[in-house]
Amino acid sequence: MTAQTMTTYNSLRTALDLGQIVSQKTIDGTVIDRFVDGSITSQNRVDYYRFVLEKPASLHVEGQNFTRHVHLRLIHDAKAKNHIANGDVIVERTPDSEVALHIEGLGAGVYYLEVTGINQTTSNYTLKLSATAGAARPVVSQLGNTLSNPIIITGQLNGLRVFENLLNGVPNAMHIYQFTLSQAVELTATLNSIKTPGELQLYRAVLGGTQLRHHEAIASIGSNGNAPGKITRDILVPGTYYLQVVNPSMSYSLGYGLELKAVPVLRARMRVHIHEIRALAAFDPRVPFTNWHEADFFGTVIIDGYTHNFGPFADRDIVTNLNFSQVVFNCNQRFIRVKIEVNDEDNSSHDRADIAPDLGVQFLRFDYDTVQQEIIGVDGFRGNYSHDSVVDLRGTGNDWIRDKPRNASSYPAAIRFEISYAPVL
Ligand SMILES: [Ca+2]
Ligand SMILES: [Ca+2]
Ligand SMILES: [Ca+2]
Repeated sequence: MTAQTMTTYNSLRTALDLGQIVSQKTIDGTVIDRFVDGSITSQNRVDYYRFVLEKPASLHVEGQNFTRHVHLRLIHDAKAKNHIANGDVIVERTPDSEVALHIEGLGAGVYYLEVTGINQTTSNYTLKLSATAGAARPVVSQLGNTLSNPIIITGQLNGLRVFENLLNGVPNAMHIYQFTLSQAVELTATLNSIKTPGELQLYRAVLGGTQLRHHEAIASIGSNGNAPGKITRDILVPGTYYLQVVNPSMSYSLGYGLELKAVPVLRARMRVHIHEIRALAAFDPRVPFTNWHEADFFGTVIIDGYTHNFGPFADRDIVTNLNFSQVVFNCNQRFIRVKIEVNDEDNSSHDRADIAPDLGVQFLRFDYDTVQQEIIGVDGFRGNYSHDSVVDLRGTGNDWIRDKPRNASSYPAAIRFEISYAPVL
């Protein structure tokens, strides 16, 4: 028994340290129990317990005097700042039975258990923490091989989760794991296949009403005995996802380990890099022996609603290397909208640089799809471009359809740009 004294253990920094719950020396399957007595009072409404898993394990927490008196949260302090940020909470619940928490396949690391009183009464409680060493080995019979009946990975992904299993040598035999994110994460999913090749595929659930209607393929990778297969995403937004492990072999069974590494993303930044804006016609009347006929580009780049202005760049038909950077309002949103507009500064009404292939539109507006990692044309151009593309577009000019300012023209111009979207560390 670890007796709780007058110390209140009321922050991550001052958590009661329970030490190792499972050690390197523990034989797989051996369970170490840790008992904790605590009390919730009106002065001390929360207690924190810190514990270490030196290797992967499934965690089991039971309690006495628990039921509907306390709220539990299992926390991994992903940024190690002694501060509970969005996405740090792996699982939380108000126990309605003595079994308080059970979570499978936690990776090695430091974890915290938070106990909060949820009524005004004083309440003593007893906790028992135990951990079964080893990667989670889900019991799979008919389960786990369809999208409607997947192996469910409970809790928010934060830190490491490890699973291992065996697929028989039937063509296209598969296990489907489901996880749900409530906060954007940076994710690496690694398939280690032992001896024989395997395949790992990532899908996103598409809901219609409350029903799973479709799934959306995101990424696919192969592994073999020498090289693991890795799917990485810098920013995977909240939603329900599936990881499918496939055994393509007709004759061999596939033993595999599946490791999910997730780091919560709290802020993300979109960068727009314009390589070049180039005039394709004379934007101003020609004056001999000067370059006054060249364009005087100025414009705006609007990223997620935030406006960035540039120019004017006087008497220059070519402008290169403009960079715009914006922390987005909400890193949990799937689509980030960007608009680019370029004008030619004139004394009277400014001419428009038509950088948009679409007729009647001179600006570009697109969404960046953070899940598929694609640029999707919304206004001014069509089509999808992969996240690492340099997008190269040109307008035709003379394509006003409405709202043409007096004495202004639209002249053709070309633009080359690329974007990047990444967590702010
Ligand atoms: Ca002009
Ligand atoms: Ca001008
Ligand atoms: Ca156009």
